[in-house]
Amino acid sequence: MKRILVTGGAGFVGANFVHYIFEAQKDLHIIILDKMTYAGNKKNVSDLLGDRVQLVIGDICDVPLVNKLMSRVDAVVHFAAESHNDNSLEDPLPFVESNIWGTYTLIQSAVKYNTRFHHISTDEVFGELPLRNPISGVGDKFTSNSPYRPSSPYAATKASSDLLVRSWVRSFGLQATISNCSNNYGPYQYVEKFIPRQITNILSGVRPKLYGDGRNVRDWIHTWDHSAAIWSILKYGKIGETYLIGADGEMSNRDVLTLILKLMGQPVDAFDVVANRPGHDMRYAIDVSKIQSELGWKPQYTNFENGLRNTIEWYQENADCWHADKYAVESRYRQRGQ
Ligand code: NAD
Ligand code: TDX
Repeated sequence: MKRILVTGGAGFVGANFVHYIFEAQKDLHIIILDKMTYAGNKKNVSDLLGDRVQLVIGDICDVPLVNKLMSRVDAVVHFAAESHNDNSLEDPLPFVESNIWGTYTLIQSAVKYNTRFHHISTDEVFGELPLRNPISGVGDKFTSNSPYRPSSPYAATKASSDLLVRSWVRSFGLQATISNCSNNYGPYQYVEKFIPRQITNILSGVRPKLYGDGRNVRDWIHTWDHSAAIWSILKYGKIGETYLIGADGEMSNRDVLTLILKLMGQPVDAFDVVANRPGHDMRYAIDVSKIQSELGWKPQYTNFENGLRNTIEWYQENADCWHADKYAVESRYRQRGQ
């Protein structure tokens, strides 16, 4: 593999992946295709742009542009998407366009040029799990055979895109793999999302905001572990397979917030309870046995407290990456009672 196309490479997970492969694969040339929506930020990759990394500003729905770039690469890793549940509840249309139509455009082109394709997806396609049994501690987890039960328009459009990819593999010979990952955290995440929102609230003198009673559980993984897992699927994954990625990082939102408050020297009750998200999924949890046994991948950054401390430091040291957007993001949340 000499040249790779990374869609959405100026967003959070995509930018971390580009940094990862830039360091790990010194012979690889990387083309980033990113529309630079509100969530894309050139600063996320500006330190890498040059001989080996090129940024093309454009839309994954643009057929001629996609075909031109596809003809130049050996593989595609497809991150580009509208990614925020709360936004999808307010206006689902951009989600339908980018997540469904955009994926359709890319896979049509990948078939045309017989290009290896890796589709990035989320555990949210499987819907919600009940909380773990409080006495036995036992609770089911998602596997690659779990039924699709998306709750939000965001999750439904990601589920649709997964199904398009699966059927293109079978019907048109698309050389594709799919991965569904749990909640990522780390540097470069947009300030609308839970962890960066609370960190930057505290840094801005604003009280953190918890939806509802905060019992909802997310399965946190450091985005650097996600990057390594993607690379291993791209290299060793079996065409047509779906791999679930996670790091056994289940925590309630309330516990995550308490840890952020402690690490930032705040009283643990210094937050506001705000309006809950409609249709808010209760719990996500990933069974990682398939990718571990078939590809030998294992997460490395599993100390959540250390990862969170480093993430807080990143937001402290890189205010230029988030400061300009913070006020507008919080104004929108205020309008929604969140
Ligand atoms: P993000 O919103 O931070 O970044 C998305 C990027 O895609 C942005 O740079 C944006 O400009 C770009 N983009 C959006 N529409 C585009 C279009 N039509 N054409 C070209 N570029 C476009 O999102 P993220 O959190 O980095 O998520 C990236 C991918 O990873 C998504 O597919 C998401 O479903 C998946 N994922 C994310 C997480 C997570 O916890 N963040 C977990 C599992 C899977
Ligand atoms: O201010 C907040 N307060 C709060 O309690 C925000 C923004 C969120 N929350 C809650 C909602 C969720 O239970 O925190 C949890 C995490 O919220 P988000 O960061 O919005 O993530 P989530 O909805 O779980 O989805 C994320 O993980 C899966 C990503 O945004 C998706 O792109 C990915 O697919």
